[in-house]
Amino acid sequence: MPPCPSLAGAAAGPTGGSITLDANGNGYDDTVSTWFEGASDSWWLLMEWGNGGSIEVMITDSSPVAAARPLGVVDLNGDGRYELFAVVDAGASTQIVGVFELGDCTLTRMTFSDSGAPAAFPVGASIGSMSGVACSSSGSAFGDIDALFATEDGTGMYDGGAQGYTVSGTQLVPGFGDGTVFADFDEAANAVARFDCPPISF
Ligand SMILES: [Ca+2]
Ligand SMILES: [Ca+2]
Repeated sequence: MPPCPSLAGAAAGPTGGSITLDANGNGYDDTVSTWFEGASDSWWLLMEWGNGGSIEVMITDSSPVAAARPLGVVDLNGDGRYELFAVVDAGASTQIVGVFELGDCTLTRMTFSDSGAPAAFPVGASIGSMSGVACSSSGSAFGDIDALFATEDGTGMYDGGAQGYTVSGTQLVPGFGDGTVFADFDEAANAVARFDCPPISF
């Protein structure tokens, strides 16, 4: 495969983190990093291919209060192309994980097919509510990726469940899911408040 074109500008702000991995499986290690652009108050995700070329995308749902950082890649749907995960924002008890689609020389933020919104999953737990993610690499029950969630129902129990999504091009398409009642916080947190996408560590 020839080198990719150089489409990224010069990263000119603080960095949020970087990882090195062979993101397109061509034998050359690639670098994924994040940097903050003050002019737009936004973080950017930058891919620098090991055999030349680069591309970057603005993380439109990032914020100045939380550093965006890349997490790693996993092939959610087994098509030989990686999906890339990055923390794109964070709250008091929750981190928001965004999903990007990697092509030979492309990096595209995935979107939810129903809303058109950037694909993002909250991960974390508070007493009132919790959420997480399970990927096909850990045996997700409903889709290529499952969103997990639970909310305290006022009696100490938690109403929750899972919603599966299938990868279709650069979209996540909602499919099957289910509902579950958890007896208490610990049971809900163990089942829901996790980022379960090996080999990526959170
Ligand atoms: Ca590579
Ligand atoms: Ca894939």
